[in-house]
Amino acid sequence: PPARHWWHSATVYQIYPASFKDSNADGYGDIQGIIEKVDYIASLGVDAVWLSPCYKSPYVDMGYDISDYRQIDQRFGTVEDIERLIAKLAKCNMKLLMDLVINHTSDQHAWFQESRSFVESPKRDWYIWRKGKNVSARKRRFDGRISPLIRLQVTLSDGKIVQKPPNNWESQFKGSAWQYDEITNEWYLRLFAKEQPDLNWDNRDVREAVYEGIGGFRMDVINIISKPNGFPDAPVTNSRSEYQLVASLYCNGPHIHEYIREMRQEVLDQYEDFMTVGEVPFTFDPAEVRKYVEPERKELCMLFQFDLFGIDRGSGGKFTPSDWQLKDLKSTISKWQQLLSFTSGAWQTVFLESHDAARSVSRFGDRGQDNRFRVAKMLAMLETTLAGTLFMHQGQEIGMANLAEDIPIEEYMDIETKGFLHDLRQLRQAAEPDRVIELKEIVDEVADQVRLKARDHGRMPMPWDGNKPNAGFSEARDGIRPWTRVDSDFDLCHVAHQEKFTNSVLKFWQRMLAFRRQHVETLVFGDFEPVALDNEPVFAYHRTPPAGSGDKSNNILVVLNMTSNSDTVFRMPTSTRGDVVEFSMLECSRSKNAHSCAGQKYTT
Ligand code: TEU
Repeated sequence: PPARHWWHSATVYQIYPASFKDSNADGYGDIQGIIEKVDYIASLGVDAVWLSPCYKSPYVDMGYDISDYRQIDQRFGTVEDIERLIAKLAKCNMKLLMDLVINHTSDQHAWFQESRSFVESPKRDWYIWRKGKNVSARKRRFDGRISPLIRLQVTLSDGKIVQKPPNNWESQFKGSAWQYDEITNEWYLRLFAKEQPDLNWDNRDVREAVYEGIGGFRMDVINIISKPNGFPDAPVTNSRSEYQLVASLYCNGPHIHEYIREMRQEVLDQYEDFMTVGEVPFTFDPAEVRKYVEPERKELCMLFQFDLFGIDRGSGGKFTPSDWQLKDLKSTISKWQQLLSFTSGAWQTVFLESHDAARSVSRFGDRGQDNRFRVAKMLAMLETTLAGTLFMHQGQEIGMANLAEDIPIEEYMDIETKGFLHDLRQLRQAAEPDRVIELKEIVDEVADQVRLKARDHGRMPMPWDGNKPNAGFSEARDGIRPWTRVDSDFDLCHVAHQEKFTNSVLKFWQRMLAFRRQHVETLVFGDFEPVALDNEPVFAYHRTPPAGSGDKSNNILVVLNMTSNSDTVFRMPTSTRGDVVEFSMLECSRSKNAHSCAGQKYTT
């Protein structure tokens, strides 16, 4: 069997620094605030903290646009603060994972400033520069007819030449994935915001420069660093838009595995027991996924792949509806649990939330208050009984839900949400040039999807104490306000309350994480088998220790009621029935509203 490492059985707690705890009343969370909460984090029973970026940044994409990898942004503190945080975490037996954003930098990074300054610049080739496509007069008229506004956005006229971007790729935040730069009359690639130019990983100097600074481990969009040769146009899938979001074209590119292995050999292997988790959007092919994580290939420890995460993503993109069913959720989870496991030699992660998504109780639950905390517990039981390294996102442990439904969409702040609304409005305006399309019209149409899925929901400040101003997140006053709205439901859901209340979601997570540790062979390393998949409202599965484990008899049957109906019946199939040595209802054992339970220690 492959070697075991600390990270296999780890639970990682994600902190979004801006929204965790503000220690100096400036409205932003900071490192010192995290230090103050280390005991709380330790009380959850987690093994590591993943910190979203807190490096120097103009903050166009909340720190995922880095202008200096060697400095901590002053809104968060200093490098010394990070060292203090590491020391404090270590005292509590926890490690720190940093976010590594190396597909792109900020446009304010010195490398890009140099790169953009002139065509012969030694750093020119560090980014991806191309000439625009010239557009003939005839084509121009045609473009003008279909979309006057889009034309303004993508074609530039210096009097004579009108250009279009080098290809038709769409940015993940909408608009063209190429940005025209007047200084040299060329375009640079930027798969996210225009302030996030993509680095050219084909350039050996770029790779050297990146390797020099690495200390950390969650690798942002790592599967897109190797770009396809020739930058071909994407097939047109959305005929209403000039640009096409066909991420599969630039995911898992020609040199991707070579660059990852190189980074591993030249840097990561110098550190003992180094943990890496690569974020790989739009990568669903099991064979492709396995390539990154099979230990003998010496690439990454594990991945964030988004098959389950994207279950509610419609065919027209994230903000279009999908009619997913419980059976899809069950089969997606079962599929990956069986494909990637300790026994199968390739490791995986378990996660339902991050700063890039809405809250799981709202996405997977019924969005009402009645069942909210039960859904949160049911999902906690689901996650803590699956194989893989478990990641939880700040606030998940208290059942934080999406922003209240009455908050106007116009107040949402995230760059992805805003880009989506802006783009939709432009498209609509282009289709109806004779009247002015107001933002409100667009908003009314998509409000439900935005309320359900926007990244804003995962970025709300932590409600530490509902009886304090700003829910205890920040003591900002005298006209200074938290950087983003503190949700209005913090009186229903805050840490101080849940710490006192034995049946709270927080206590439930603590118990489940302890249970997971106690049964680590079975729950973390063990095999997974779904049971009675045809029982629609119930998700039941069998966990058994891996072959060769000394803990052979510790089989666990997990039964989750995925409906709000407490009369749901689950009959154990004869094939799995055994002597139930101990059967514990971990949830509300005295209440007839018991929603989920895990039976343990039965022998078959
Ligand atoms: O996210 C990568 C990514 O693919 C996202 O654009 C994702 O598609 C979107 O958030 C889904 O709603 C990473 C970071 O996690 C994200 O916060 C950054 O904005 C992005 O990279 C650019 O660095």
